[in-house]
Amino acid sequence: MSNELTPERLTGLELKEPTHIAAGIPALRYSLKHVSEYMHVGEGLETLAKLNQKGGFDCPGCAWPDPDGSRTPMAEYCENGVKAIAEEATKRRIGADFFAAHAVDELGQWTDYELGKSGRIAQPLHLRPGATHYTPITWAEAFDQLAGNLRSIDPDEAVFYTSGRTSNEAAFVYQLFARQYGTNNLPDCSNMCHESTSKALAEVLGLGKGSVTLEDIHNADLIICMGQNPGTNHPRMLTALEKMKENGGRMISVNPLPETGLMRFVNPQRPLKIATRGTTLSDLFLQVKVNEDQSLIRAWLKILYDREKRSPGTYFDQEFIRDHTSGYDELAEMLENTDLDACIANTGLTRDEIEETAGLIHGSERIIICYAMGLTQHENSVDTIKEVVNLLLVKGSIGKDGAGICPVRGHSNVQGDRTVGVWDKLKPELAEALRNYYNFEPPTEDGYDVVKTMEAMEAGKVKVFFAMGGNFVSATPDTERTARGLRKCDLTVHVSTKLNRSHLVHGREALILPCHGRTEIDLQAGGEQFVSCENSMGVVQMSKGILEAEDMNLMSEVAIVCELARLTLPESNVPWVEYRKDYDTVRDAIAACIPGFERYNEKVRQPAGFYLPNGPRNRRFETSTGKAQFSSTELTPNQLAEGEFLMTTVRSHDQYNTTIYGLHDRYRGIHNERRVVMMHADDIAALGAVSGTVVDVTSEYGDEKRRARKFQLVPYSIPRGCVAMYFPEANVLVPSGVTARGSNCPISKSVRVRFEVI
Ligand SMILES: Nc1nc2c(c(=O)[nH]1)N[C@H]1C(S)=C(S)[C@@H](COP(=O)(O)OP(=O)(O)OC[C@H]3O[C@@H](n4cnc5c(=O)[nH]c(N)nc54)[C@H](O)[C@@H]3O)O[C@H]1N2
Ligand SMILES: Nc1nc2c(c(=O)[nH]1)N[C@H]1C(S)=C(S)[C@@H](COP(=O)(O)OP(=O)(O)OC[C@H]3O[C@@H](n4cnc5c(=O)[nH]c(N)nc54)[C@H](O)[C@@H]3O)O[C@H]1N2
Ligand SMILES: [Mo]
Repeated sequence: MSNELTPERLTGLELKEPTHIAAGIPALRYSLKHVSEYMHVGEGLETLAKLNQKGGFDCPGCAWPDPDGSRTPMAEYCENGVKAIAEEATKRRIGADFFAAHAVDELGQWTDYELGKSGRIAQPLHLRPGATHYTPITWAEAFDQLAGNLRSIDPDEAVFYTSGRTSNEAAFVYQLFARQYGTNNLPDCSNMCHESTSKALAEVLGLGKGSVTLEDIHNADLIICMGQNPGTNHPRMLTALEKMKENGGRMISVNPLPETGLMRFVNPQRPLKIATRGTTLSDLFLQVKVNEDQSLIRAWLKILYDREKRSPGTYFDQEFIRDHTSGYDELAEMLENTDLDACIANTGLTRDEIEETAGLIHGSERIIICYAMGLTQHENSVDTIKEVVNLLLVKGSIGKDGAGICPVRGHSNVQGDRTVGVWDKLKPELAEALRNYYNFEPPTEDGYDVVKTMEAMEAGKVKVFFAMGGNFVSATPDTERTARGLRKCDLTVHVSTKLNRSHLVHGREALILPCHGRTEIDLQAGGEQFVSCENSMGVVQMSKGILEAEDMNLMSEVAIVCELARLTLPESNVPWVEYRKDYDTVRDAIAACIPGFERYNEKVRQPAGFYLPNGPRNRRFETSTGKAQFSSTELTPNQLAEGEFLMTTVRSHDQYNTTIYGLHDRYRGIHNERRVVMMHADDIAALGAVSGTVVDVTSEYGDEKRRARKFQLVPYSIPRGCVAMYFPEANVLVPSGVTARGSNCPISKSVRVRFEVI
């Protein structure tokens, strides 16, 4: 069984020197290679040109914003954006023949890379109870089957998962359908991603989102980039960082790994710069131990606090603290009693490194702290993010030009999905709006988030699992447990573009409903439609596909939801047919129900889209006190027993979450193998092993021992006692019983593991 979840084949590890410069000519060459591999060249170039431009589509890669307004042809694209598009716009198709030739069990032996490369799913498919192969089904039959199942169960026995590529329009009708059907069981990929951000920032700043704009990034004096690998996951961010540097800004990066993109950047779109050696991005790199970021920030705060005490008003922005915050006295008391040496020791950094960076923080008026998964996926993540806010607040570095907090989002519309209501909790304001606008009583009880869905599945409480995109079995922690849960469902349904493991680890019966991707023309009865997405900085913009996909039998996500809703809820007063015909009518409904979307249809047609209201950007903090909130939380340094390591999981340069584009992690110099453990050379020696030694990795939480078989050790620059492995291969080791306090986010970035040399 485990073989089916992560095939244990080794593919031939090759190690090279890590790259020291991000992007530039090699990046361009690699992206064109991906285009030519999957698409006809002419079409590939046309696609690139329309990417992220007026009238074009929003890049299905990351959520980093586009430069406002004036967009020149080929304005801003990146190697990994191109890969995301090429992967979606591939000309390879899989339909009846493919599934007749390959049994589900056989496909289970393929790696994620092989599954993804098979091509686009071209028609609806059905796996009948006990069947060995998926077989074609008509759309009408598929909807009948699904609506029938949903109508025969209690609404809370159904779960509606969302992955963050879903547009605002599809997400809104989706959550509306789930709620009118009768459940808040709306887990989404956010639960595994920035949930700790949403929780922490809502509490201390009154809004669970970032506060900065793209211009703020350009104008910052200092950017602290923590727990993020922009060179791979948000490459266009490097252009913004380059501007910040050119404007005289500085950057500190905090990461257990010396990520290439954090160090030096050659902008592939500025040929003159390619001739030089590009821009040095990080002025100082702090190679922190895994999950000791909170200790680092506490140390900075302690150093600044002690100096502030000696010369009040010099180190802290006392005026801002007085006018805009609460909880400072408690913070001061906590810092009074903070043991600086202990904090420094936790981080694994030297006192000099921390003092020097504290000096840089002191010398900067406008500070932005950017962060991503390196901060959000630990037990204490909510506290760490609040600590980040503490540092910005003492410096008055929020709600002014060039300053603020910047959680860098993942999926291209993950933020928008939450804004328009996809959440396992229903906000009272949205409940009220839905009640008034549609005249029904939405369910009030909290639904299942991702981890609660896993628990409920295992307990046999989930009959129908419906996924709007994503790859639930591979993205969740504790892979074996998720698989057990999925197999207990009566029916598992995936609205998908590409084949993935969640189609193969299925319920008693399964459906695959193939949908259009962002890049494609969406033709409905009311004509060609467009959708819209919200980027990481709260800007909503339209996205209109340009590629034909008529050779496939696909439906759009909006159309799938509307048709399903119409058939499942025949009494519904929602105009599902109208919504499907003309997405303007969906946007009118969003405008009526969600704050900030007034005149949506008009504003979304502006070339640069529109900003959603952002309180913290304007120093309006809608917290319980009406002020930004300092927090004083306890430090919880990592405790490792003899022989234990702290394992973090990362993305390679050649993947998009569970979609594996290729087997090369070029920037890190790790080639042709993903089943690896990056480990300090001295730790490898201490294990009596060498580079390439094959090991089993185990993790033990509660009474369950998890095992990942056959991984190879790779000597790497990482603090001793810490190791890094790739997501999703390492997910079998991530527990689901222990999660982040307050956000229930899986602890994918700090798992205690042991090694057995085999
Ligand atoms: N090409 C591409 N783009 C993507 C994605 C993709 O898979 N591929 N995924 C998208 C999604 S959904 C998301 S959420 C984002 C993810 O974007 P990132 O958060 O950048 O992705 P990760 O690879 O998880 O990397 C986290 C970084 O944190 C570091 N890190 C790990 N543990 C710690 C720690 O304890 N402390 C600190 N300070 N650092 C730590 C790692 O070394 C790594 O550099 O990217 C989005 N964009
Ligand atoms: N160990 C570990 N686990 C992690 C993480 C980690 O850092 N470490 N990161 C977590 C994070 S940040 C996230 S966001 C989750 C990601 O979790 P998910 O969002 O569930 O996973 P993806 O791999 O992004 O989903 C890929 C699938 O989505 C489908 N798809 C692609 N485009 C579309 C589309 O336009 N419409 C539809 N309907 N389907 C589409 C394709 O079929 C593809 O196979 O994983 C989490 N899991
Ligand atoms: Mo994410």
